[in-house]
Amino acid sequence: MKPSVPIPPSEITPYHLYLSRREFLKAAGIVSAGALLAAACGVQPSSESGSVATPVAPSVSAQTDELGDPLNTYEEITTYNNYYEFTTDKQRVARLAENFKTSPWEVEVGGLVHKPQTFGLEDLLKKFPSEERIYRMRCVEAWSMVIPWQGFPLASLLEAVEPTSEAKYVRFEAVYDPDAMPGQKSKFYPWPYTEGLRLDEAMHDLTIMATGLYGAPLLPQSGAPLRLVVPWKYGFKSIKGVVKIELTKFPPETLWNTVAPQEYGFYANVNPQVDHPRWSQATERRIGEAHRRPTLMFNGYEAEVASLYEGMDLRRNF
Ligand SMILES: Nc1nc2c(c(=O)[nH]1)N[C@H]1C(S)=C(S)[C@@H](COP(=O)(O)O)O[C@H]1N2
Ligand SMILES: [Mo]
Repeated sequence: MKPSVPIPPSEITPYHLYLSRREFLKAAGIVSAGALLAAACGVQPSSESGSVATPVAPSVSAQTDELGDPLNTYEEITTYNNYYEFTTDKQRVARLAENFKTSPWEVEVGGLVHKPQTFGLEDLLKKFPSEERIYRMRCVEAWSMVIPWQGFPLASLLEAVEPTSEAKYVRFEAVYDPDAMPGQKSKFYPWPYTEGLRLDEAMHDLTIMATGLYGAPLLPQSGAPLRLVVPWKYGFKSIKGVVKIELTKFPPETLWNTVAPQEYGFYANVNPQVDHPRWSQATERRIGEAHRRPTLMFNGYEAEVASLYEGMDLRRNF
């Protein structure tokens, strides 16, 4: 299947329209143009990486998503975050995560597969070329953004380890490091953060492992160096800081479903007709906009994903 977001070359927009290069380098914590290119493109920095090279501005391919909604700014995307391992205060995540060490990083992929394998992050970047995907992100709390990710289809990674015929679900586990992540001192949550998908959801072309956004490597607050993005589901499914992926026969336990099963289902498909027990899901607040907007079925990806749920009662399987 083709990505649902076409990338017409005519719409390529220099990154500096969004953020000056200087600010960008600062924000991304990157010191040289060569290192910047290397990080964003997964290539080796050249010997001149200490000097300022010419065409280095990372770019996004369009200024809107396929529905015409403008991208959120880099600033918005990287300063308003949910990452409970650090704090439940969205505006303090970036600061608390600033020095979180995301390299070296390994991801163990196993369970019901023929070829279990542990990948270093560099192996992943080399093996699975990154693509841009401009996706809406809809949090279950009813705010949303439009984010230009870089990443690769989770399907490519799963195919590489060859799931057995017994495998029906995928379990994801995030990093556990309470010394570096102050929120993990809270005994209220069953750390590490875990999530899960049905195997066909995980194999869907819209489902990606993201490694960057706006042409820059992910910052810690966005789930660096590797996080899941499933755009038709509520944001909590898109687990950050992934260290383990396991194929299973049965639906895995997930953090939010364990903490409050009546509020957070396993499926968590964006659905304006099924309210959260404590608030409506019919509308949402797009960050940067003054007025609420209607929430779209499957977050606007209905044509691509509705067939996955044919015959299911979406109120019961919420
Ligand atoms: N490991 C981990 N992943 C997580 C979370 C978290 O607390 N820990 N929060 C989730 C929630 S509720 C949302 S809405 C999105 C937010 O992603 P963003 O901050 O990049 O917009 O991340 C999800 N992934
Ligand atoms: Mo969320």
